[in-house]
Amino acid sequence: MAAAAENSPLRVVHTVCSHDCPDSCAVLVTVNEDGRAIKVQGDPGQPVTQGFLCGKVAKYLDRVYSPERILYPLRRRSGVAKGPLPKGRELESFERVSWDEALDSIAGRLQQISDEFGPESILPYSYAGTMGVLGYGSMDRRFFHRLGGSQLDRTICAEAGGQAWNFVYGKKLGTPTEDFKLAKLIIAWGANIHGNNIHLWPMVEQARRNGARLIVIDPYKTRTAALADWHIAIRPGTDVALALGMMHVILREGLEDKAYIAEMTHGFERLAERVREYTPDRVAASTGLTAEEVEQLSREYATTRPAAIRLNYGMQRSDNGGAATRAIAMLPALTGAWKHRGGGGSLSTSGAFLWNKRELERMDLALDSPIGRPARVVNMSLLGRALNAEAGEAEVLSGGPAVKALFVYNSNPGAVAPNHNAVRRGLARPDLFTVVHDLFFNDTTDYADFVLPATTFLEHDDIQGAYGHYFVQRSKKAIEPIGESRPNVWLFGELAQRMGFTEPCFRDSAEQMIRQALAIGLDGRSKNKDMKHISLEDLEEKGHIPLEFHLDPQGQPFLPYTNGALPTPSGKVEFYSEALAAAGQDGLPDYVPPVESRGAEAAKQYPLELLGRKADNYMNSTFANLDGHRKMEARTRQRLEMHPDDAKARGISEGDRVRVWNDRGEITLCAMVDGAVPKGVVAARLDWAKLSEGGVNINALTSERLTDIGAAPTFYSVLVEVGRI
Ligand SMILES: Nc1nc2c(c(=O)[nH]1)N[C@H]1C(S)=C(S)[C@@H](COP(=O)(O)OP(=O)(O)OC[C@H]3O[C@@H](n4cnc5c(=O)[nH]c(N)nc54)[C@H](O)[C@@H]3O)O[C@H]1N2
Ligand SMILES: Nc1nc2c(c(=O)[nH]1)N[C@H]1C(S)=C(S)[C@@H](COP(=O)(O)OP(=O)(O)OC[C@H]3O[C@@H](n4cnc5c(=O)[nH]c(N)nc54)[C@H](O)[C@@H]3O)O[C@H]1N2
Ligand code: SF4
Ligand SMILES: [Mo]
Repeated sequence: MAAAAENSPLRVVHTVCSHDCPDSCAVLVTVNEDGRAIKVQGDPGQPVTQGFLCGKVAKYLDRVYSPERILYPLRRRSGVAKGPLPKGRELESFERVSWDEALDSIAGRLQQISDEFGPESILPYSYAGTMGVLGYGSMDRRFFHRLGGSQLDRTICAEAGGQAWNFVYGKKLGTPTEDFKLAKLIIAWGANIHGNNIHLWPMVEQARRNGARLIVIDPYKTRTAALADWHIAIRPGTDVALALGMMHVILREGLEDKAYIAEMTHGFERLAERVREYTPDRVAASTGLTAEEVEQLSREYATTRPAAIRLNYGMQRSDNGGAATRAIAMLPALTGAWKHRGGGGSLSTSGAFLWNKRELERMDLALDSPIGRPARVVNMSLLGRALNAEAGEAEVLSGGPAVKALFVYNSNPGAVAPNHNAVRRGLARPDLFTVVHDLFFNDTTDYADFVLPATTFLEHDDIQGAYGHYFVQRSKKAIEPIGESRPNVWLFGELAQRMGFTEPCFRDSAEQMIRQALAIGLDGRSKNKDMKHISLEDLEEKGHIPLEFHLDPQGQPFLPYTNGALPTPSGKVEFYSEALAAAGQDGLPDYVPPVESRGAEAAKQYPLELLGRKADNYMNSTFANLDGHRKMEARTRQRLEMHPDDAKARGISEGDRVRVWNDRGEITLCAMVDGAVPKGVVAARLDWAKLSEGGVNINALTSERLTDIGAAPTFYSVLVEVGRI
């Protein structure tokens, strides 16, 4: 790790970018003698970060020192209704209170609500605003378990794909990011490498210098797709058909790896039977490819070694996202691609980080809550329904109490949750008690009774794993918190004291919790699997340490799923899943078109498929309020990307203002006729509702329909119509 020169007044501190990104970069922060951060840079010694940061975080000091930061706790002024507030004037609706007053009032109100309606009427709402192990889920979980508050099913991002992957492999592992450079073929499948996972790109480039080809399967022409050797603009939601079609060709041509199949897999015969019907002609009709393209892709994939598939979460945000992930995940098992270093693939590496969650989250505290058992579970992707449901509602509230209090942290549901209009209606309920812990006023704080200031990763201590590499990293506090902002761990520890929770664990410091997460033993080393070589002192000094199996990337290669028993029911890679079949689902992947897709009944009224995409220069809704980031995003901000044929058919030209609508809502955007989307598809980017025309964002059009596996949202299966204004 780099250090400032011995006698320099500058300090260099190792932190970790805590945003919800696979790369989890090691970030070196330079701090001057006044304790002010003056520079952030990627750690050149971290093999995945490689010394550079993405454009969003290279400008991070704009966020840390933004004059728009919330500096102290705030309470809604009496008589001020909940709802969108003009940016820059939010403070007028709130009054400053001390932390003591805020904590006492919030604890008092939560107690009252718990007594009157039962503690399950309190719903915590959080996601990955920080991916720090402590900030993401530790003291907060302890607090809500002990309180008896509803448990949140954190489905909004990755549950369809994550669970689907686990049905096949039992555990989320993947080809090490650094090994992608050894591949001869890389397929980016529903993965926007340039926009969302930039630290994989140097590996792709290196592979290509050595003769590799890059194929991108994405309905949208991302920068990654534009730079690819072959861009397959697949029809949204049809990836299952394509993957099954590839298997059809592979088996027909005898290109499967018989030895790997015999040794490592389960259910091959049944899969072979299933894919027989997925002829290239049939697949072509569903996906929009030609039969020749299906043949070519299949042959190229099965005959190139090593071949790696970078799946990301793009193709699992459809009704059939679970089946899509399963089918794609099976391809490297069929061809034995896992056996070749640089081959195989990756959805997520998060399964490798076995933190001591039992100690961190203290689920056992639920037994000491007023209900004496683990509380009901509410699916975060159904927030609109949850907030508007009456007590006793069965599907979302499990027959329990209505939601009377909402405690939001690490998330901005006013912008990111599907079916925005239902969410807004719920958030606006005068009888809902809402607390929001965040750094900026946003689409959710506009509905809060209390707003509490949170810290950035520069301002608190944490440790972190990743979903795109295999390094355990230490994020050290580099600067003092801005204003009176406080980290999540502090907030929930203090609230616990106010609630009268006497368990000692509520007084744990961040340092103690880091020890607990790592399960540091008497010998000073971690007791967690694959972390046994890690001591706190070592981690402090180095900043990042690879997991045991990945210790020497130049030596023994790590080849996931190539030997031993896997943590699936059969101990093998499961082409056929008895567990899914027992749950009444199809044991094999099969192509079932999304409810909202062309060809569906609804398509008569709403013929266009909408991709409500992430912005390349924001992180979901994060950064959208900062001028510099908005400028970087200017080309596509508030635009609806259309195919020329679809625009022409509606009399729409470049730059026209257009209305985009369906049964759930409508938004106004500016047409962009640029060829980034295929015919029949339109695309727009996620932004803040309050910074958008009409005060609503793209999620006004998305629905609360859930995926086939994982009960996750279907952000990318949405039908709309578009008209010129
Ligand atoms: N700059 C930036 N980086 C980010 C984020 C961000 O908002 N901005 N978000 C972070 C988060 S939370 C996550 S989960 C990751 C996600 O990273 P990705 O998985 O890459 O996420 P998406 O952008 O949702 O989807 C990837 C691509 O899938 C395409 N796609 C949509 N529907 C389909 C389909 O049916 N089939 C196929 N084959 N492709 C489809 C989209 O057009 C998109 O280009 O990125 C993280 N990184
Ligand atoms: N239309 C559409 N909707 C989407 C998506 C899409 O692609 N299209 N993507 C979906 C996906 S994949 C995801 S993961 C979700 C993401 O949705 P969210 O998890 O809500 O992600 P962000 O928008 O980044 O908001 C995170 C919030 O946490 C705050 N925060 C950061 N650090 C801390 C901290 O230490 N403490 C506290 N208390 N707060 C902190 C940030 O300031 C920010 O307001 O959005 C989903 N919504
Ligand atoms: S957002 Fe991703 S790429 Fe950017 S600095 Fe953070 S981890 Fe790295
Ligand atoms: Mo996500």
